[in-house]
Amino acid sequence: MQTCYRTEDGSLVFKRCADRPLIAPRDVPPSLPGHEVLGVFNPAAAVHDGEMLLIVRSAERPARDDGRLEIPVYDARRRTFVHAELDPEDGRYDFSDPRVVRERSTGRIVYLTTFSFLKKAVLDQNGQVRVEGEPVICPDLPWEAWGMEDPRLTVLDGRLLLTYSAVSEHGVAVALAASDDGRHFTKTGLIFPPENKNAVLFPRAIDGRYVALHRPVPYGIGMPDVWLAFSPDLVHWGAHRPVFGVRRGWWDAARIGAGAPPIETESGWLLFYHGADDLGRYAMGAVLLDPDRPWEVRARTAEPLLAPEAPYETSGFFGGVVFPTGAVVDPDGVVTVFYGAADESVACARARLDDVLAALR
Ligand code: MAN
Repeated sequence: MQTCYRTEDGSLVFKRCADRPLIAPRDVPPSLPGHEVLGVFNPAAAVHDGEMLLIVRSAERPARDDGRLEIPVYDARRRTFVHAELDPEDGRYDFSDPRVVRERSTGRIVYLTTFSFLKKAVLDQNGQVRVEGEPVICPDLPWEAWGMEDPRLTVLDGRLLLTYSAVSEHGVAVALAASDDGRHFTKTGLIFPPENKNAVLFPRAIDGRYVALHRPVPYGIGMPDVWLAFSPDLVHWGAHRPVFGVRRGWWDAARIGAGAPPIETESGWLLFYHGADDLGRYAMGAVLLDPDRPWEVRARTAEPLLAPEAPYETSGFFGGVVFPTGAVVDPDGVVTVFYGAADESVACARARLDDVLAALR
């Protein structure tokens, strides 16, 4: 069992907001008639126009009572969903990972088991959440044929910028969309081609250039490291630099990726990130990046700040996952991290910013 950071009085740095998730699949109306929602998770978060706004991933598929698996795929040319129907007994496929269907002969992922839409939710002062049924991001482009996943929100110059994974047979790419009101988003297009995920935008330009962290996946040589890129216009990205990587033998040995967009603190840019170990258990850590040279890591947590321990984190659609995707800091210096729990629900945890920074000393 991993041990998470504690403060000097012995309590955990991050405390869960409640003993149950903030949003569960039953709280979310499906996007299409006859669909069921299997997971609502990996929420982007931002305070905008006085509202605590979340953009959540709603993973859905047609409800079936005959045991068969029906998978929606969006056909952008015909502007409609086509459905693949699979028999879970079909020996050509491997269904052992609940998230994907693999072709047994090649090991390749040939389908996702759900189609994800992005939906708006608002969290009120009393901790009540209202999720809208109508998605804010729907598929309409060929590279969104398998769904839209894992959004991140940054408020930049008063506009909401949303990065998300666009998934299709071409791979997983990073897409960008912008909004002034949190409901109507205009898609800008892809900013990083496959395979790339977990892109977050910094909340302000540095030396006149926009900055993003992103996580390409090399094939052959190299590991999936977190990289940094610059842009003059949020469309063209370059001057890439590797920032930090996986650590063999550690809790973040297998996979890492930026979680919430970086938070500006007096010590530097605070970035919450996810790390998976060799058993596929996802936890949250943090790095502190240099304020002016954000590709330089000043400090990194040795242990996770939050690991799957609550029942809704250890089990669920894909158990053993704490996947941070949003963070907001209130005027009292308390940071709330919003995360996906077990690829099934949205949860949150809070810490004093000072305690997080102390863990990075
Ligand atoms: C990947 C992504 C995420 C997911 C985690 C854990 O990183 O597909 O959407 O939450 O795995 O399953």
